[in-house]
Amino acid sequence: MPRLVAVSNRVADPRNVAAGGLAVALSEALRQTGGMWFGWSGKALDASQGGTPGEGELHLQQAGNVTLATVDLCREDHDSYYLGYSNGVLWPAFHYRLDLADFDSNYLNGYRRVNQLFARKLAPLLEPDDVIWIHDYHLIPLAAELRAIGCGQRIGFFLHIPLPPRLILAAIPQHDWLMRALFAYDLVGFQSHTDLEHFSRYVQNEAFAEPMGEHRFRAFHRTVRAEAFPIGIDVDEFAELGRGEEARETYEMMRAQYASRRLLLGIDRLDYSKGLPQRLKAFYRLLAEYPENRNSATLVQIAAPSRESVDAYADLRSEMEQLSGAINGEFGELDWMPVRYIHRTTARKRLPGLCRASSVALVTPLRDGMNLVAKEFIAAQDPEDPGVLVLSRFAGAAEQLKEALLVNPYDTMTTAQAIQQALHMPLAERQSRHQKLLERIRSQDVHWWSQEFLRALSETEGG
Ligand code: GDG
Repeated sequence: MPRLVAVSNRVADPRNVAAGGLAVALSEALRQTGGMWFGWSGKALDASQGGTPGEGELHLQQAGNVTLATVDLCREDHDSYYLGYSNGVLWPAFHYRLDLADFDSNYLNGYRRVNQLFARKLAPLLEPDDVIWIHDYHLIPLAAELRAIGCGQRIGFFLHIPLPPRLILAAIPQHDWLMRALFAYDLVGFQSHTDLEHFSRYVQNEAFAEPMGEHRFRAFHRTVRAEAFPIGIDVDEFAELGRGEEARETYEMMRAQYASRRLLLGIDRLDYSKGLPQRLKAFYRLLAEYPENRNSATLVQIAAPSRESVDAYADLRSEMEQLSGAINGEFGELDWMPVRYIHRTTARKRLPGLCRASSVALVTPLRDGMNLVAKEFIAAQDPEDPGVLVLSRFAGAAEQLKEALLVNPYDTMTTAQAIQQALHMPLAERQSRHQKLLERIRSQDVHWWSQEFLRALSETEGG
């Protein structure tokens, strides 16, 4: 079997299983063939520390049969590549938020510089038979940069976030350059069929790509295969975590504290794509329209801090503080607060306990590539007495998780009605929905995802 080289912005130590999800799946795939994981070292050096644009030291470290290869960046490159172009342009635009995108041309320069730097550092480490798997929006042009310096290996790309419809993509000033860069890959993977359809429409209408049978398109003198590979979770790992001491302790504590009340749960990075203000407004309407939930339904919302130096995130933080304060002020009692809003990261080991203690999960992003929390909630439930998943139809996960209660998160009234339905769903219906959802996340788990992608990549004819 050829060696696998995984490339992503951040690199994890494959021996550290606590890393969870994607890291576990990639580590397993890497360990099977022996391999290399290449990416940013996590260091952004100021000029005084020797940081220079377009340059960065390479570090090699052995972790079992996997080599970790990481590159330092200078502060200026990091800020324009990571905070600027990746998270100030591509993240908002790909989540349909053109209003939040900041099309500053300096960002693009930094994004190109870092992708070129990564290509220059990675190319000498490659062997002719390597299979290269590049991840996510930070690294879209990396294959084109590698090809430009002579790399002919098989290269695949997986986009973890959504691909927007053609006219939204076309609003990004460099859309043609970005989409042309995808044709340097042999295989491009998306989270959902919706994303794949957006790709197909874009390349046929804007780049006049020729469809070459199922899943293949020809443009810019290259043929690319494009397919949907919905990412999953490691169901057994999450269930195992749920049997651990921290998870059981968390479960007992929440059940004891809320013995006579109902728990609703949200776990997200504090990100504007996750629909958190709309979720709080839907919860407000639940309490306003269905008064029997007062002094009972309690929303625990964990909002892990994320990308705090990007302006849009600071605005969201104040909006959430204001909304949760207003709901607590209006409906709170001496012995009950309707919203428990926690703007901190919670230990991963506690999450399965929290999920199992909750009657309802609110996973209501405005747009999301997949959303792994939806799958983690299902994996953590007691099949005899499972909680109910309220899921946004705009999460990639909605294509697979049809037995969840699907909602339009912009419509706070019908979302409130779905929460009410979830809180009153009969046991038999909860069990039958949960059983189907569990089967789905088991059959299409994270191992299936990486195997399917790598199988498709190995079958793909290059060029
Ligand atoms: C991107 C795409 C796609 C959350 N809060 C805490 C915490 N988490 C964990 C969750 C889950 C992960 O982080 C979040 O994954 P999501 O899929 O929900 O969302 P993104 O971070 O936006 O991920 C997304 C994913 O990539 C994979 O392709 O599904 O669409 O946007 O595992 O449990 N973990 C801990 N404390 C927290 O407070 N420990």
